[in-house]
Amino acid sequence: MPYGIKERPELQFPPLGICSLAAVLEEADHDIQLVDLAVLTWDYEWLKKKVQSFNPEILGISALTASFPRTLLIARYLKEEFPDIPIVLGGIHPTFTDEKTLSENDCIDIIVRREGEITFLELLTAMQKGESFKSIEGLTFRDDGRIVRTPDRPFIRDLDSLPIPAYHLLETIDIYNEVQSQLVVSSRGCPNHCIFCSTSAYWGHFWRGMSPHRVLEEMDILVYEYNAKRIVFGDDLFTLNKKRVHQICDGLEERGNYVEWLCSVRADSIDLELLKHMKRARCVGVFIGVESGRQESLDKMMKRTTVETNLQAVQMCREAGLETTTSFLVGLPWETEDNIKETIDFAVNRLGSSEVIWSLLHPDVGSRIYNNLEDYGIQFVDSNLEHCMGNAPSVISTPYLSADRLSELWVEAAIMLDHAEEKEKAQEKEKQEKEGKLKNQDITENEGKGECHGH
Ligand code: B12
Ligand code: SF4
Repeated sequence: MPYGIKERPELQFPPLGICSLAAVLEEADHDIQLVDLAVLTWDYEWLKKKVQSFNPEILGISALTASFPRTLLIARYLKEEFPDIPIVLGGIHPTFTDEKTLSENDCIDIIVRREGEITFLELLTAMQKGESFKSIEGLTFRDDGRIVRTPDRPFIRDLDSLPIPAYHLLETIDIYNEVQSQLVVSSRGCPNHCIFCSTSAYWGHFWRGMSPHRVLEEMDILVYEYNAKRIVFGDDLFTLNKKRVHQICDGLEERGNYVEWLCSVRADSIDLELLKHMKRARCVGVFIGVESGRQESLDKMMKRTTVETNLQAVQMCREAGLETTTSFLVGLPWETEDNIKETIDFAVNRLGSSEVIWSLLHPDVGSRIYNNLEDYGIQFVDSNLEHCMGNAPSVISTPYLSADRLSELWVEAAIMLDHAEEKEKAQEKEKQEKEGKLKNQDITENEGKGECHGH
C-alpha cells in the first residue's frame, strides 16, 4: 500500500513535530531516525527493512485525526513484526482519545499527550534506566492491564529553549522545496475559544512566541542551508504580538528579504501599518479564518470577530498589496440553507478575498462542538476518520440539513465562487482590452496632435 507525494500532493509541509522531538532527543545524545511516511513512496516490506536496519529501542508515530486509521495500520504491522519494541503515539488525535485508543488497540503501548519534547525525552530516559513512568507528566499507558493517565504536563513557556528542528535527519526535506514550501511554527497556543477548533484546546489558551531572533535563526537555516524558496508560518495566531512581527520583518529586511512568506492572521490582530511592513519584508499573502458572513453565527461559534472587522481586514490586506485566502465553514449546526446562502453571497460578492476555501464542518476531537454533539443536534453519518478533511461528502448531518444537502451546498459554494472569479477575470480582460484600445486611440490622437514624446 504505497503512499507518496505523487499520490498525495496536498501533503506539502515537513513534519515539524517529529523534527522538533528529534532535535531535543539528539541534544541528549540519543540516536534518532526519522521516516517521513507522508511523502515517501513506500510499502510495508520497505518499512520493515528500514526498522530492521536501524534496530530501535522505541518506535514513535505522529497522528492527526484524518491520518489516524493509517497510523493504526502501520502500528499493527510494526507490532506484529517487532513485538518487543514499544510503540508510542503522539499528536492531536491520540491525545484527545488516549484511553479509548489504548483500550481498543493492543499494538499501542504508550501515548504522549500534547507538547511532546520534554515528555518523550523523560520517557526514553526512564525506559533506558528501567524506571517506572508513573511520575512522568503527560503520559497515558497500560500498567498491569489498567490504563494509567499521569497529570497533564505544563506547557513549555520559553519556546527559545527548544533546539532548531532536526531538518538534517529528514531525508525528504528537499522534496518540500520542490513541491511547495518550508514550514516554521513560531508560536503555540491561542487565547480564543472558537467552538469548532481543537488546536487551542491542544496547545492551551496561553499564547507564547519565539523571540524574533530565534525565528530568524530558523529561517536563516531553511534559506541558507536548505535553499527554501518560500516559508509558511503554521502558527495559529502569528500576529498576536504585533511588535514581535515588526521585529521579524526588520530582520528580514536586513537580510535583503531573501524569502517569500505567508502566515495566518485573525481579522482583529492586524493593522495597515503592520500589513505594509509585512509586504515590504516580502510577505506575499495571509490566511484569515473568516468562517461566516453572519454576525449571529460568528457570535454562536465564539469567534470574537465581527462581519465588519473581517471586511475591513480583507480591504486592508488589499491596500497593503497582500493576497488573502479566507476560509468559511459550511454545516454550522444552527444554520439553515438560507443562512449558508447568505454566507456564500458574502464571500462571493462582498468580501473581495483573492481566494476562498470552503470547509464542511467535521467536529474535531477536543473541540467544544465534538464534546457537545448531542446539544448541537449533530449526527455523524460517516465514521471513517479519513474523511474528516472538510470536503464533500459531509460526515455529519445537522438539525436543519442532511449530510447530502450540506455536500451539495458545499459544491454550490465552490461553483458560485468559480463563476464569480470567471466573471471577474472576463470583466478585467474586457477592461484591459478597452484600455488597450483607448491607449491606441490616445496614441493616434496624440500623434495626430504632434505630442508624442517617444523620439
Ligand atoms: C502544518 C499543518 C499541516 C500540514 C503538516 C501536518 C504535519 N504532519 O505536521 C499538512 C498540510 C499536511 C496538514 C494537513 C491537514 N491538517 Co493540519 N495543521 C498543520 C498546523 C498548521 C501546524 C502543525 C505543526 O507543525 N505544529 C507544530 C509542531 C511542533 O506540532 P505537532 O506536529 O503537533 O507536534 C508536537 C505534538 O503534537 C507532539 N507530537 C506530535 N507527534 C508526535 C509523535 C510522538 C511519537 C510524540 C512523542 C509526540 C508527538 O509533540 C510535538 C512537539 O511538541 C496545525 C496547527 C497547529 N498549530 O499545530 C494544523 C492541524 C494539525 N491540522 C489540522 C487539520 C484539520 C488538517 C487537515 C484535515 C486539513 C485538510 N482539510 O486537509 C489535513 C489532515 C492531513 C492528514 N491526512 O492527516 C488540525 C488537526 C485536527 C485534527 N484533530 O486532526 C490542526 C490542529 C489545525 C486546526 N486548527 O484545526 N496540516
Ligand atoms: S480558530 Fe483560530 S482563533 Fe479560533 S481558537 Fe482556533 S486557533 Fe484560536
